[in-house]
Amino acid sequence: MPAKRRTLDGTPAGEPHFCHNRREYTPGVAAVSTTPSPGPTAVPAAAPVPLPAREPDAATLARAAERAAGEVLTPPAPHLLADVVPAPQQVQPAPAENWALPAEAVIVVSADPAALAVAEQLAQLLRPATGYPLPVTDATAPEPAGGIALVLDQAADLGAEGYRLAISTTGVRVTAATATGLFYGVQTLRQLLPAAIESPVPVTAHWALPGGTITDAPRFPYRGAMLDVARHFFAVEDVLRVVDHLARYKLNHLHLHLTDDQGWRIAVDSWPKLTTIGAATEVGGGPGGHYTKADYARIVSYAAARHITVVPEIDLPGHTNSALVAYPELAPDKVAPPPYTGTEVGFSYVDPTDERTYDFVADVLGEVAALTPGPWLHIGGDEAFKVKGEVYTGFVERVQRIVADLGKTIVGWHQLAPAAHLDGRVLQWWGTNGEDPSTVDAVRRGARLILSPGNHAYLDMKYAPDTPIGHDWAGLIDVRKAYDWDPGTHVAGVPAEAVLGVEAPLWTESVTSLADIELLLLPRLPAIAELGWSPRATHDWAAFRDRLAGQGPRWATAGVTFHHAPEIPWPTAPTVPAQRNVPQTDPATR
Ligand code: TNX
Repeated sequence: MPAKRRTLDGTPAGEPHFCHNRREYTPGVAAVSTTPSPGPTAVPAAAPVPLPAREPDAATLARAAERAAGEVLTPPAPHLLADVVPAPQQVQPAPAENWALPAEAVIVVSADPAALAVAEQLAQLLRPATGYPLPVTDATAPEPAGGIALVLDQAADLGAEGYRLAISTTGVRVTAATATGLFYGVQTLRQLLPAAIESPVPVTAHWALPGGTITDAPRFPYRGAMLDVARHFFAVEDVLRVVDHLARYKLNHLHLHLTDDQGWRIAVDSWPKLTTIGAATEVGGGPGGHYTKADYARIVSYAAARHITVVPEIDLPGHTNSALVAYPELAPDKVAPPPYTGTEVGFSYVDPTDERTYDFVADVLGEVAALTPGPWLHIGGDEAFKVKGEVYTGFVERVQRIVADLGKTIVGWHQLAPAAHLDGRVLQWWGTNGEDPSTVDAVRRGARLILSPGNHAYLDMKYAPDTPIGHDWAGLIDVRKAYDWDPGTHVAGVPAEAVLGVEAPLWTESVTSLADIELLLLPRLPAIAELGWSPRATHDWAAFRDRLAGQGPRWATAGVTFHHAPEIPWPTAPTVPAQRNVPQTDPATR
């Protein structure tokens, strides 16, 4: 018998309190089969974690009341309305309104092309597992009528990304002022269905949804993740899969670190050797690779369809060995260095005293800007250890002007801070001690900040000493460490109003496959996503941990790799619902 731990409301663990997430696995809700799932299903039993006994907070009491009422009034709903990551702004459960998606449901949507696209995405999410036809139709005033209505209402007071999701015995209504809001409402709806909805093949399940209303909008406008495709190159399909993970948790920016010492990953027509020569390596000596402009456009449009803006980074003036191999004229000594496949930083730089360097920068940024519908252009600026003082700030100021002339907003790592201010300038904070007078000064001059503190948000840090890949220079980052900080107050002297948002960077020196990426991303990405989206008032580690636990079976069902972090109470006996005999493609790879 394991040591008894206490739950938040003081009941001993193992009683119904902790079971709500697991109910979907009980026979009769989703039929049990012994067929293995397409992905890792062996979620280990959580080691009992002793929790300090404490008084229940208001949210816990509300959850308990909803649970009790739900059990009295209706057949069990598999999920509670509040079991969503990131935590919604407002949740009003109405258990008497629990509802289940019927086979004949229709998706009705406002007659608007972007809203229609969201309705189609919803249908594509629901069709594989349910096997239901779920036809999509449009209407001037969509009503659920026993199905799902997606209603674009420009007068709705929900902001550019907010939505309202109402579930009742008449069906589901998602309302938003924009297609983006509808898309986020759809992501929430997806999480409220049983985890079996993630199955790529039809399964027998009761597609129950909890009644009530969620009203939701993000705390910060910028919520992102970064993928370093330079240290190791990743195929377009891998990047698209990362986009899917971002979309699930309402992140809206994908920052691609496109260039570094070990490889140049984006085609530039005016400097072709950047890819014919500069892309041929990666850490460890593998073959590298690069994106053609068509590849890149595919990533940008796939992301845009998921309401995600791609932020391209060309790292300057340091981290440029691959460019110097291709074009020695850019090197300070005009001699081509050997290709670099190690993991040191700070040794390379383009010559800041040569005008040819600025031609190069203008050409490259011009072509990248032309591939970029979004407003941002990231110019790196980190770890240029050999370009110091006024030479560094002078270089950055010239590059900033090039970016501004291209009509883009400059983003750079916070080392850019000492350079002159330019309207809209955004600094990406990766410090580990939350203090930097230079950054505070830049903010005073008008810079905004994206928060990526190395010791909380760096997804390449190991979870624990035995994590098979990753670094530990910024410390170990378990899920709690990723979650327990506040972007609004993190950097001393930087007010919350100057914070544009958060971003979780994934550097890939030790990351060589999609499975590696997912292992480091999940389950920490949802923690960072919650910091970017949810009101601070919802911040509560114990509640987050419980909600996050419910995501495990979804990833397992979808065939997604994740780290089975021991501090998360993953459901102990995930089972795979019986498959029906209709072959389908995997929605995650479509
Ligand atoms: C620091 S933080 C870097 C990267 C490395 C990373 C490894 C920053 C802007 N630069 O060049 O890949 O550490 O964790």
